[in-house]
Parts: sequence; structure tokens; C-alpha cells
Amino acid sequence: MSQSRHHLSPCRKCNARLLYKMIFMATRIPPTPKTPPATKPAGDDGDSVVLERRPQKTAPPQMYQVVMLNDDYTPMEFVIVVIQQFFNKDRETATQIMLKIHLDGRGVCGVYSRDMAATKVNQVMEAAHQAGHPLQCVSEPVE
Ligand code: TYC
Repeated sequence: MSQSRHHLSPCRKCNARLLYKMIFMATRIPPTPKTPPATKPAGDDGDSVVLERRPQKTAPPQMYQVVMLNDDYTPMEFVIVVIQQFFNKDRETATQIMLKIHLDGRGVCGVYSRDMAATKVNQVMEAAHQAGHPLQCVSEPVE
């Protein structure tokens, strides 16, 4: 009788180890997840997507237009050649720009960075001075 009871019940030693293991598993602190679980903002039903527009960090550089001015003495042909040479325009476009300046008093020959615009102005003024013409040219920021 005592023999069979001994066989059915687990031994005291095994029972104690099992109990310790159960207590350990029940009380141990779970490992912290690497990424915190996503939390929804209050009022978010999960169906909507909010795209935030980040403010642009760098403004585009200010551009400058090179404006040529009319006068009564510089020959039309000289103006056309200057526009072709320094503003890389074909003859027809250069002629149209020259005529616009002649009629309106001024006209835009090109738009550039500040340094390039200043260079163009110097090139035109130098060429006009060398040829003995009073042609004037300025650069101004584009609105
Ligand atoms: N008005 C000049 C003439 O009749 C021609 C001219 C055109 C001069 C454009 C300057 O920027 C200019 N000869």
C-alpha cells in the first residue's frame, strides 16, 4: 500500500523545484521591448493619416536680372551683337530684345545668380566703352 502511494505522488525534491520554477516565472520582470509600443493620439480612430509639412530650411537664392537701357546713340547692330555674345541668344531673339529696349526704354537680357549678373554687366559695359558707345546695363533682384 505505502509502496504504491510512494510511486503515484511526485517526490518531494522534484515538487519543490517545480514550485520554485513556477514562482520564478510568475514573478520575473519581462524583458523591456526594444521599441516602445506605438500609441495613438487621443481621438485618433486609426483610419486617418496626418502628413506634416516641414518648413523649408533653405530659401532659394535670390536671382538677378540683367537689364539693358536705351539711349539715342548706340547703334542697333552693336546692341544685337552684344546680346548675342554675352547672353547666348540667337540673332532673332537678340533683335527682339534690342527692339523692346529701343521702344520701352529697357529690357531684360537674362537672369542669373548675383555674381554672374554682375559679371555680365561688366562685360557689356566694357565692350560698350571699348567701342565708344554710351550703352548702359544694370542688374537688379528679381521680385
Ligand atoms: N536707341 C538706339 C538707336 O536708335 C538703339 C538702342 C537699342 C540703344 C537698345 C541701346 O540698349 C539699347 N540707335
